[in-house]
Amino acid sequence: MHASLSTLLTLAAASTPVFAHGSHSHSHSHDSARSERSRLDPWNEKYPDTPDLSFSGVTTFAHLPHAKCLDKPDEAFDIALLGIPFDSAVSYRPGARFGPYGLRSGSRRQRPERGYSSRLEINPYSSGLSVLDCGDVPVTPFDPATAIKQVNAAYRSMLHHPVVSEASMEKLNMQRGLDGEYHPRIIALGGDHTIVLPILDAVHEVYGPVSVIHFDAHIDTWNPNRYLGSVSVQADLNHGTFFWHAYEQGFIKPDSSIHAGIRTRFSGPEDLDDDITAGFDLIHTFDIDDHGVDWISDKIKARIGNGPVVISLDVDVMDPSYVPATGTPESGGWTSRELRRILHSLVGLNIVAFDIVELAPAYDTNGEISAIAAADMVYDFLSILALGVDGQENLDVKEEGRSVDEL
Ligand SMILES: [Mn+2]
Repeated sequence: MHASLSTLLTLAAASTPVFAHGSHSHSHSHDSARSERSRLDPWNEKYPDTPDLSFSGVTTFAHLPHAKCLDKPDEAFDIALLGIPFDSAVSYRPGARFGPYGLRSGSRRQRPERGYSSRLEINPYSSGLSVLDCGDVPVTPFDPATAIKQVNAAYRSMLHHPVVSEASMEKLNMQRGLDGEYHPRIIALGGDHTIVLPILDAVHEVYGPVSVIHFDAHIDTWNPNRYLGSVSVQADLNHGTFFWHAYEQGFIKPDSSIHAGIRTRFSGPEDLDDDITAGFDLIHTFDIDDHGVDWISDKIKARIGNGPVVISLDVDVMDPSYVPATGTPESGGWTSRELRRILHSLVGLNIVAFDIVELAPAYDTNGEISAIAAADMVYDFLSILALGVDGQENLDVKEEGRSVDEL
């Protein structure tokens, strides 16, 4: 083997005078020198266009192409992954600033060449919508108020990038903005959950008030006056209160949103009254045993109807035995399989934005069980988008939400 390799190298050297000892001939034109170089390129001669393997390459989400989109306002895409490494407003364990890194690392076994789902019967990476990893928003870790403004500016900028496949978006019945134009779908990779306030601000600007499907162990609609002490205006905005602010600022549609997977403890029933005021219905984690996955997905779909909706997924909705890598873990959560089945059932809803938040890789196992589960959910988000929005005829009649009296 060694002999034949050296024979090969000898032959190659003999036939490549252009490269021998830098004796480059200036009689060649630029183009012919290049074509000769490519002809003699040992890798490309034998292994052209070999895709990366799961363990090779620079780590973008699912080995997707990368562009630093915030620096290139003309960069076109239909779906962008955007990391938001902010964790300056958490109540317990910090570390979600490494969430975008964790999600990308957990996605390494996902590759566009092998992205076909036998359950959803689609490969979201080759479905006609162009998907790009746009890198991260470089948010300041030192000044939360400024960081929130940076997230909002970045997300607004991203929503106004040109789309690639307007015809595909039309065919998929995707929602146009209030301006009549198609805007790309952004999948935000958090970051702590506070980032959803500046995201909803930006989304609301394009689509008007939206509904929210919120997967979480916690309601995150806490009135700041009742949540862990209100010491300043800045402290009042954090990962447990941002939905209250979103309600107060009119970003979410009244009585049209729903939580799923709730199981934390409360100050008292008044927290739940505030939650209803903020416009949310509630599915408890234990409902999955009492009623099952289909009941949960029917309840979500009936609440949401066909209006524009944002899906916000806090990874702590899953049980800490599946996802230990999160800042405020709560026992009794859903399995990754249960949650993925619920996600799959949401195909056809009019989804205008996704985010996945609160992955804090420092608390993960060496086997990256949390990061892999979370990255697979992003794959589900992409698949849901690629399958498009149901027409009017497929929609259930909207049911009444809960009322304060029910509690
Ligand atoms: Mn949360």
